[in-house]
Formats: sequence, structure tokens, C-alpha cells
Amino acid sequence: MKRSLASLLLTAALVLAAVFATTVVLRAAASPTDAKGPVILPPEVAALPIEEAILTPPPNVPPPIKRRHAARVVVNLEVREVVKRLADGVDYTFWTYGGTVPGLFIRVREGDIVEFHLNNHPSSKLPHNIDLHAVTGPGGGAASTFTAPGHSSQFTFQALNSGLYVYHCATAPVPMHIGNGMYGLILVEPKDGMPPVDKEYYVMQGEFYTTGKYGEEGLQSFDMAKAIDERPPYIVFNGAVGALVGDKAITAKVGESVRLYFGVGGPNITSSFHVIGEIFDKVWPEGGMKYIQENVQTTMVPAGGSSIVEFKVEVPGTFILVDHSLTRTFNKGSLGMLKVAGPENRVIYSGKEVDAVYLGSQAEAGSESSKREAELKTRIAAEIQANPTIAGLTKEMQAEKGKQVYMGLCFACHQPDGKGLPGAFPPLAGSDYMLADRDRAVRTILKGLSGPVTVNGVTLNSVMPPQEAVLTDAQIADVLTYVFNSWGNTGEVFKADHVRAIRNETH
Ligand code: HEC
Ligand SMILES: [Cu+2]
Repeated sequence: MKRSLASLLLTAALVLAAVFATTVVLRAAASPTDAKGPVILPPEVAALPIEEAILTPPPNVPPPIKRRHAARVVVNLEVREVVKRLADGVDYTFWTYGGTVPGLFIRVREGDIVEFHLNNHPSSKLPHNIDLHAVTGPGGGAASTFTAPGHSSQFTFQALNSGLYVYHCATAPVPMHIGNGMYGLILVEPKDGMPPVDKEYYVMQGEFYTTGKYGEEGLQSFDMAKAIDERPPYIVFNGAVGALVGDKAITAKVGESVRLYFGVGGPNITSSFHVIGEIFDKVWPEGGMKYIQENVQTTMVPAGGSSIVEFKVEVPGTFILVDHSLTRTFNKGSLGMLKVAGPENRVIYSGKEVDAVYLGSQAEAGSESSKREAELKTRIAAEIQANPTIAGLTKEMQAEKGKQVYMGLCFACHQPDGKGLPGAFPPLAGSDYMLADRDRAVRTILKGLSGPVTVNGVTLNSVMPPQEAVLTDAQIADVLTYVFNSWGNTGEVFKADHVRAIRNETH
């Protein structure tokens, strides 16, 4: 690319100007030279009272704004990369705004001038920035706040629109930064404030793409392939399984009104937010500033979006916060609790009044029919067994499936040709040891094998690792069908039931 002398001079001048500006401002002395220097505020804005924003970790919300005039609000938000619990026995290196997931809650008033400082802790490994959806301006502040470890960036914006906004990191790869926990909420209250309530809480949903499966112990790291496929092992509220459960549950008393500022950090998964046993009296959908809905059961919250819900609690008990896409709740962690204390009101909710046995005629008809189904299945299996053509085909099919298991797992030791490696791995091709005892073969795969073993007259004393946690019953049946019918071996098929029986045997 050709550049004219004039544009080169202009660039040089800009760099010089930037360097000059940064030397004027103390804090920017060590920051990148794209800094423009502090904005010159008009006198009426410069004259506004200055206050430091109160920032709160989840599930807390800063106190409502009482003033009815604009202010210059200084926000100091620190980025930290911290190892914390994601689930029992599971740790994760979270990237955070303020040390928590979601990041600290920010509360300002419509019309406020916000002087934003993003401080990236020196212990961070990476640069980060912030895109606040409450900002009117390119990137929502992202370009102005790109901050290296041990640096601090400053920019100013006016909160023109009231609403409940998500903020998040927008440093590449963005889904990874958000996926590691870099999101939070900023509430821009309307000029007249939000209507008063008794309790306000801060809850955000987000998913975690760990390398390990749900519950797999140890320090987990971010799995980009799972993120691209949107297959998170974890979908949680407030950054961890159980963050709002037990003694960490949010609370209220009977008769109080509760407001939840609910957001979805994502990076990808939307929420069908629902509180079991409550009805949202009011909803501000999508975090906009009109409560346009009443009596809502479930509110849909997009990734990078929010919703404000409010309800009065009339009866005591534990109310469960869920993503009503329920496998997320029961299998991935999106479960929180609101504990309400106070006197019962059995007219509104009686509790269980009667427990009696009920046997509908439907139930009987149903069980009759499933018995008949099982009977027919057995007969079909028997017919297949008796028909040599079909039986042969099923054996071939099973062996093909088994070959895939073998080529994924066993071949590394026993070799693709089943001949093993002398002195290290015994042969399966023509193995008198293996072919002599089918139960023992199943047991070898499930439990592994150690100690001396003699195959075709050659004794080996080594270790084969157990595969019971790795392979399903069907996979073991398939792989044995394959090795018992390959490289000159011949034998009957193995059935998953046979494997299951041996898996469950106790000694
Ligand atoms: C990490 C290497 C390794 C893997 C993977 C492995 N084995 Fe083995 N296997 C061995 C060793 C070593 C022995 C002998 C153990 C001993 O000396 O007691 C053995 C023994 C056996 C035996 C009994 C001895 C014989 O040759 O008949 C069978 C059957 C067997 N393995 C089948 C399998 C099958 C099927 C798989 C895949 C599901 C598999 N193995 C995966 C290393 C392995
Ligand atoms: Cu980041």
C-alpha cells in the first residue's frame, strides 16, 4: 500500500499530539498512544456534582438512586483473571469484572456523565476491554477501553437511554472472553427512578464450555469446539452451579415485593426464565423501560439481553429459579432459589391436603400393553435368531460397529491386524486365551487385566487398563463381536445384556 508524504506527516503529528496529551494526564503515562486525552466538558457539565459509583457483586444491587439531577459518576471497574469454583470439585479460570461472575452491578441515572475507568490487574495474562450496551458510541466503549495487563483506560459517556443493559468484554476471540465470564449488568434508571420495591436482586445466566463433561473434577479449561457447536456442559446462574442455592439463596419475607434484574451473558444460549411457584406481576421485557406485561409465567431473555421481573411473595417456601429449558436446570446447573419466610396462608396455598392411592383403569390398560410389547420383542428376537440370513446380517452389522470402537481405542495396543506386539501387547488374532472364555473376555474389557497371562504359549506380565468408564455395554458387545470374528477368529455375537450382567456382578 502506498502512502503519501502528507498522510505520513499527519500520522506523525497525531502520534505527537497523543504523546503530548498523555504526558499531561498522569494516569495515562504508560498507556497506548491512541489515547486522545481527557474530554473538555462544557462548563455546565463540568460543574455537575461528582460521585463514585457504588458497585456490587451478585446477587446484590446498588441502592436506588435518590437524586433527581444529573451527576458525573466515576466508575472504577477492575478486570481480574481468577480461579474459582464452577461446581463441586470443578475449578475454572474465570475472567471477571471485579472478581465475580457476573461482574459488578453498575447503577446510574439517565443523563449522567459516566467517567469510566477500566483497570486491568497486573496479574492478568491478557488484554481486555468493555462494551457497555448502555453506551451510545462505536463499540459501546470497546475500542476506547482496550487495556493491557497492568494498565488502566479511561473514557467518558453520557447515559442517554434508560434501561437495563448488558456489558461484556469485546476482545478477540469475543465468545471466549464472554464464555470465561466477562459480562455484567448496568442499570440506567429513568430520570424519575424505578418504582420502589422491598427487595432487588441481580441474577445472570451464562454457559460454560469446559473441556470435561458436566461434573468432571479438576481445573477445566475453555473448549472452543464445544463453544462453536453451542454444546456447553454448564448453563448456570451467577457463575457457578449452586451460586444461589442453600445458604446462598436470595431471600424475602411474605408480603414483600421482589424485583429481579435478570440478564443473559451467554455467549450463545438464550433463557426461558421462570420462577417455579410464582407469577411475574410485572415484566419489563428485554430490559426496556416500559413494564408492558403483567402476569407472566416465563420471560424469554436473549443472549446479550435482559429482563426485569417483579412479583409480590404471598406465601412462604422455596421458589426455584430456572431456565425452563429444563435439562439445563436438571443436568447443567441453571437452578437458583428464593427462600421466602413468614406465616402460611393456606387459602392461597393449602399445602398437601390428602394423599390417597389412585389406580386408574388407564394405568392397567397401559401396563397390559407394555407387557404385550415386551413379549412381541422377545418373539422378534427369537425369529431373527432362527433365521440364519437375518442373524448373519445383524452379526455383520455389529462387527462393523465394533470395528469402529476397535480402531478408536484397542488398535493402539493390539495393532490394527490384531497381532499385538511381542513382549508388550498380546495378540487377539487366534488368541487361545481369548477364544476359550467369553465371560472372561467381557470381564477383561470391563475391568482390565494385570498379572501374567499366557496367550498361544507366550506368557506376558503387563497391564491392560479397564474400559468400563469409557465404553457402553453395547460398544463392548460390538467390539468383542468384531474381535471374535476377525483375523480368522470365528464366534457368536456378544449381546449388551451379557455385558451388563457381568458389569453388575459383585464378588
Ligand atoms: C493401553 C493398551 C491396551 C489397550 C488400549 C487395550 N488393551 Fe487389551 N491388553 C493389553 C495388555 C498389556 C494385555 C495383557 C495384560 C496382562 O499382561 O495381564 C491385554 C489383554 C487383552 C486380552 C486378553 C489377552 C489376549 O490376548 O487374549 C484381550 C481379549 C484384550 N486385551 C482385548 C482388548 C480390547 C478388545 C481392547 C479395546 C476395547 C483392548 N484390549 C484395549 C493392552 C491394551
Ligand atoms: Cu476480556
